[in-house]
Amino acid sequence: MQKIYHKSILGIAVMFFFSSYGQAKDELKTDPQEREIQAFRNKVQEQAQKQKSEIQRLKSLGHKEFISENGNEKQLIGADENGRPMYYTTLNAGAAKMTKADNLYSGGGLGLNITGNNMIIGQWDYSKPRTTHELLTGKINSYDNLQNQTISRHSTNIAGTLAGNNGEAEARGIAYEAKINAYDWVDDVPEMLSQAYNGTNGILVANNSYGFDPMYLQNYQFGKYNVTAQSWDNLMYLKPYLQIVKAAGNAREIDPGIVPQVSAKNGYDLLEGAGIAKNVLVVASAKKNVNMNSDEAFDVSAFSSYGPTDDGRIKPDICAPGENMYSSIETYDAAYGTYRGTSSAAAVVSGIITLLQQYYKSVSPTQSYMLSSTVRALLAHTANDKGTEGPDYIYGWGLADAKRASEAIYNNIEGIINNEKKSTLIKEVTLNQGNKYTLYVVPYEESQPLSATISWTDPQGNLVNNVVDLSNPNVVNDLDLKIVKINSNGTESTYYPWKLGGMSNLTGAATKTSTNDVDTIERVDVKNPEIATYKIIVSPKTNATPLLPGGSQTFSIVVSNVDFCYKEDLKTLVSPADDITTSQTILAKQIVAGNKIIAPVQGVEYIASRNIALLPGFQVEPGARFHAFITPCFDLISAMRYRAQERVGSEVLSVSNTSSSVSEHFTLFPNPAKEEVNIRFFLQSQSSIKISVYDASGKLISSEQSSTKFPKGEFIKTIDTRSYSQGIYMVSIETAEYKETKKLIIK
Ligand SMILES: [Ca+2]
Ligand SMILES: [Ca+2]
Ligand SMILES: [Ca+2]
Repeated sequence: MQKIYHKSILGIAVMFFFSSYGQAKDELKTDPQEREIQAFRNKVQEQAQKQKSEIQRLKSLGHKEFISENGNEKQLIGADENGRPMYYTTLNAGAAKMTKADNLYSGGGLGLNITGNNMIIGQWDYSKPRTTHELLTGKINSYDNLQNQTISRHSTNIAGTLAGNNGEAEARGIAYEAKINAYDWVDDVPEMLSQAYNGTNGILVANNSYGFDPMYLQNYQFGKYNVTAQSWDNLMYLKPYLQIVKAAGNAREIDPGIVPQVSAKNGYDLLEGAGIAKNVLVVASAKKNVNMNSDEAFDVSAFSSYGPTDDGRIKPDICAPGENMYSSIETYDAAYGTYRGTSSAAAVVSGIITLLQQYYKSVSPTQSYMLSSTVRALLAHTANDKGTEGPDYIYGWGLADAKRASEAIYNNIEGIINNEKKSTLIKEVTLNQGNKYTLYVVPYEESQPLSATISWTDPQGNLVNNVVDLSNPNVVNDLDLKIVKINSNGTESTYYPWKLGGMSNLTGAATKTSTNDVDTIERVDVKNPEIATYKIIVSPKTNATPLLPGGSQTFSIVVSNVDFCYKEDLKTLVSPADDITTSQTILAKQIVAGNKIIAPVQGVEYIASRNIALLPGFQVEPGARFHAFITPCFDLISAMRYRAQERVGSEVLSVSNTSSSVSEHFTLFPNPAKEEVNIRFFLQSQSSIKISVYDASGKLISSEQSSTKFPKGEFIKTIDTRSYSQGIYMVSIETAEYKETKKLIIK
């Protein structure tokens, strides 16, 4: 039996996709998501009202509303659950090169020109940036009159680090062509809720370089999942494209005589408020080292607060330069200063996310932005690890690396860039109740780790009691990632995600010996993988408990060092069981087809990561639509299929691994034939087909004309010859380009 291996497509479909938004206003009100947002807005407004009266009460007791101290601005923002004052403070204790963000700029080595053009960053801060500063001219899109109108150094400085541009590189911000929507920190939650990206417009990043002043916190409040963490998690859950970025805090430089927690655990357990949220990206500060001689040539800043959260999650998440940050200050329009603090580090990360979002949208298969969970997975996946392998409670996953993150986007197998070495997968997947996600992957090279990272925007957690270091996990939808190697003898080896020891083991090295039951970012690294099949599995912790009222959780996954992937090893289709009369997509590593695709069908697609073999017996009836795609990895999204056919479409004839010459328009096999003969033919452009068979006397035996045009590609038509008597026949094929006849012998 002759096999024909195709490493290419057998047709092109032009597909049209429509998504229409024609919802009337009253329909929107009944949208469950919209109802939830409204309920959350009401709850937040209620809390804000309560805090406003608490502020009045505390002021009447002599507490100052505004304090300016050691270069930081503080504001009485409300009371804690016991009525004690809570102050927000800016996080100055005081970049592009160290995080390699300049690689995305024009002339930056990646061949890109990504600078934040047409992007808008949300900045929440103490008060108003100096909008007339030469670094910020035309930068501040909006700052409404409900906000604090005092022009402040911190806001001016952070705006400069985010997006400042005076035409010179020295003081330029990270996303230097982006604009800023600025707000004061009062009512930050409702403001972020209304500004967040809604699928059409709004901000993708909210920079929050502030936090609760540790001087006013009780012991139990450090690391505790409180109402602020809960509220910010819910906000991000309701607005899944918005990434809130928060400074970890500078508590390690506070006098332990004033805040005993600073030395109680050697600098650990100093995170507060939204720094405990699961979905918020919490940023530590590193000493700036412009001429890094290795990816590890950085150190944590002396002031940067260490984690973890009380339930032992990996926080801070990431680290960025936060010292010697040269940027604008408020005193006059050409005034500059050098700053230090996790405030600056957070602004660097917000700038990087803005660049990555701009780049991702330009090359993603659906031309859309990343979910915030994809942003977190990507940053954790590509961060530069420091010291002992794996994450820790000082740097999180390591130093943010914009170059590696953008390279992952560039190499995304599902992205639209055509390059030879595509070995990264970036996917957003919705896991339905009771299901797990499995992907079979074969690594690209043995010298690099096979790494997979998942992240998801988890629903808000439950508030916990005011007990010091309560370790109850705050995660709601606990997904588990593992990689399973299928050994040659059929046994399996399992690789687990990194995790840390929590409050009882703050400094211990990260382990990877069992599932991670607390984090909402999980990464599995298989060092020195073999070129063999690995299963990547994402599953909910338990199928017994409903994941969600809606029954599903969306997660993002980044996998690097992928040669190809598939969902099933081999799909064999044989006639008559697999004869297809309805629309269908077959996905597998290999597809072996000897079936018949029967007209009329909506369209049948074979998508394989390695090869599609069409055996004698495979037949596409005229009028039936059939497309086959070879792609290193596949998904069910339509745009991907479109890319797949486009990517390999140009190779359609040259890579066919067959003996037949391209110069031949068609071949017959087997020949001589007995019960059936296959006519394998090529089309250089779309055409209708007419196939005719004549006997030796020239009498027409059969004739078939396709009812629709076949696309460009390679096709096989099988003719049942059982009714033919022995002898010589002539088979003629007629297309828009050619008419050719060949001799057929029936034995
Ligand atoms: Ca405000
Ligand atoms: Ca604690
Ligand atoms: Ca887990």
